[in-house]
Amino acid sequence: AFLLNLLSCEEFCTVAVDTGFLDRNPQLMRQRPSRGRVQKLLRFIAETLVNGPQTPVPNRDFRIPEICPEPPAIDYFAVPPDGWRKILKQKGPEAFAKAILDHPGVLLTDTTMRDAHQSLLATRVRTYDLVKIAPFAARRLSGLLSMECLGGATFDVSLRFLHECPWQRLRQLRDLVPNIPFQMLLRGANAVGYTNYADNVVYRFCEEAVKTGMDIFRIFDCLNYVPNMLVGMDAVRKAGGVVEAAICYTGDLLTSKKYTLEYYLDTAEQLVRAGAHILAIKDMAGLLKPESARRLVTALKQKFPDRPLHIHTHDTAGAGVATLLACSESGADILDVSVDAMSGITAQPSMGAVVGCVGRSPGVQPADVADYNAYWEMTRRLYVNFECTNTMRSGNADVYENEIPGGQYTNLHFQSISLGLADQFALVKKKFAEANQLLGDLIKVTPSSKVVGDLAQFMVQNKLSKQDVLNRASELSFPCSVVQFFDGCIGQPHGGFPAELAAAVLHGRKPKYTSRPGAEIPPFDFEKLRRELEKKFGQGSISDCDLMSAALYPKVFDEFAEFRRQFGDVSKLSTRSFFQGPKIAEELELYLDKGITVYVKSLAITEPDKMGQRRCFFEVNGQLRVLHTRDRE
Ligand code: 3PY
Ligand code: ZN
Repeated sequence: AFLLNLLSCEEFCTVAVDTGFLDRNPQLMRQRPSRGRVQKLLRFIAETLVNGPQTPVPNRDFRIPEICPEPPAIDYFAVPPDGWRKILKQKGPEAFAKAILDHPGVLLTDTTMRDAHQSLLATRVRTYDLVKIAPFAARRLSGLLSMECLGGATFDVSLRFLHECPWQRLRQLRDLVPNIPFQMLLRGANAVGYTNYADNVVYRFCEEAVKTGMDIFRIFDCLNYVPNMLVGMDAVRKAGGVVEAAICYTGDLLTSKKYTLEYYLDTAEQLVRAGAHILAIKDMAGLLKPESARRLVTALKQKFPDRPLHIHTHDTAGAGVATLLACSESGADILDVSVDAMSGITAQPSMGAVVGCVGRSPGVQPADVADYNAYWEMTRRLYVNFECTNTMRSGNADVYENEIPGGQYTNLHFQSISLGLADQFALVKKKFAEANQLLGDLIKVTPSSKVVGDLAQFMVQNKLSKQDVLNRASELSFPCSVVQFFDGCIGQPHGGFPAELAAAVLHGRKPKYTSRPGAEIPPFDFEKLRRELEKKFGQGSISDCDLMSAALYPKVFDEFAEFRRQFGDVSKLSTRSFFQGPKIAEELELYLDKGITVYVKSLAITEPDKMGQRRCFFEVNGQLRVLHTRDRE
C-alpha cells in the first residue's frame, strides 16, 4: 500500500526527494483497508442481522445491553512501569523463582482473562474486550506476579465458537502488556486439548507459545500422573518458559484415606526432582478448606523452602477467600484471584476482598482494583447469554460432596438442561459423586472430570444405581470416555483402576496402555499437515501458529480457516455486533489495524425476495454498499 501511495504522489515522481519528504507527506504512510477485508466483515454482519448469531448461543432470551464499556482513563503514552517480567527476561526462570521467594509480600495472579470467564461465562470473553483493558492493567496493575490469559478451554473455544485465533489474542495482549508475566494452563501431555498428543506436538506448542509471548506454564495432569506431566515440564523448560508444576487437590486431606498429606508431599517431591521452578496447588473444585490449606502449605513450605508455592482455588462453596488468607498466613507465595465482578460462585475468590484482607502487601492498590473492576462490571453484561447466573444464582457448599470442578459445574448444568434433565440436576450431582466412587475416587479435572460426568449422566438417563452399574457392568454400553479411561488412554490413576469394573468394561481384554500413552504415539508430521492445509486454503496461507492449532484441533481448525476465508477477522467487531449485529442506523467504528479505521452504518434490510434473498444496505465510510444474503429461516 505504501509503494502504491508513493507512486501516485506527484512530488515523489517529479521532484528530487529529500529526507523531509515523508514528514511533509504523512498521508502516504496511512493505509487504506482492502475492499475484500471490509467486504468480508460486511458479509458477516449481514449474515448475523438476517440469520442470527453465527455461533451457538445457549440462552437467547436476553438482549445484549447497548453499552460500550470503556476502560478507565489512563495516559496511553506513558511507558508501563517495570514489572516481574523484567526480572524473568533479564535473569531467567531460576532467578525469577528466587526473586519471588525473596519478595516480602504475597503476590497475586489475576485469572480474569482465563479461568474466571471459563468458569462464569462459558469461556466466551472475546479478544476485543480483553485488549481494551490490557493497557490499563499494564499501567495500574503492574505489581501482579502474572495474568492468566490462555490455556484450559480458551484455546478451543476461541477457535470453535468465537472464530478468532488464540495466538493472535496472545500476541495482541503481549504488545499491550510488556511488563506483567503471562501465565497459561497446560494440560500436561494433553496440551490445551482433551487427549494425549504425540510428544513433538507438546514441545512445538510450548515453543510457539513462548515465541508469541507466554511466560509461565502451569502444568498439570488430570490424574496427577507424573509421567504425563514430565513431557510438558520438559517442553516448557526447553522452550525457555517458567515451569510451574501443579498438584491437583481433591477430597479433604484431613479425612481422605487416599489423598493424604503424604500423597501430596510425595507427588511434590517428584515434581521438584523433575525441575519445577514453581510448585502449585491446583484446587480446581474449591475443596481446599482453610484448616487443610494451613496443613498443606506449611508442610510443603517446610519440605521445599526453595520453591515458590502458588495457590489456585475456586469459590464454589463460598469459602475461597478464607482459604487464600489461610494459605497466605501459612507462607504461600502467590495466590490466584479474579477481579471482583468476575469472581465468586465457580470462579476464583475476589481480588478486591483478598487485597483488602490479606495482611502481607499484595503489590496492587485497592483503588486500582476498583477501577479495573468497574470495567469488568460493565463488560460482563455483554455476555448475558452465557451467564452461569442464568442457571445458578450463588455458590453451593454441596461441592464438598460432589467434588465437581468449577469449570464443569455450570457446564454440567447446561448439559443437563439440553439433555432434558433440567429438573434432575440435583440427581446428576449426586450421581457424579457415585460415579467418582465407582471409578475409584479420582482426581477430577479435564479430561478425567468428563469421564466422571459422562458416567453420571449415563446413570441418570438409564436410572442406574451404583449397585446396578456393578451388577450389570458386562452388559452395559458405557460412554466412550469411560472405556477409554479403563484403556489407560488418559494415564494411570493413583491407586490403580477398580479391578472388577475394569474387567467388566473391557470385557476381560487387556487395557491398551499400562504406562504413558504418549510414549507409544509416533511423532506428528507437521510438514505433511502443512501441505494438506495449503492445498485446502491456499499456498502460504498457513502460519506456524495455524499449523499448531490444526495439529491440536484438526476439524475445529478446518472450520475456523474456512470461516476466516469467508468472513475475515471478526475479532475486530464489538461484542454486541458479533453476537447480535448492529442496530439499524447505528454506526460501527471498526479499528482494523494500526491507522486503519472503517465506519460502517447498517441502513436497511429488505423483506426476502422470491429466492429468499434479503438485501442489506450499508454505508461504509460514507459510500453505499449492498449485500445479498439468503434468509435461512
Ligand atoms: C481446564 O483444564 O480447563 C481447567 O480449567 C482445569 O481446571
Ligand atoms: Zn481453575
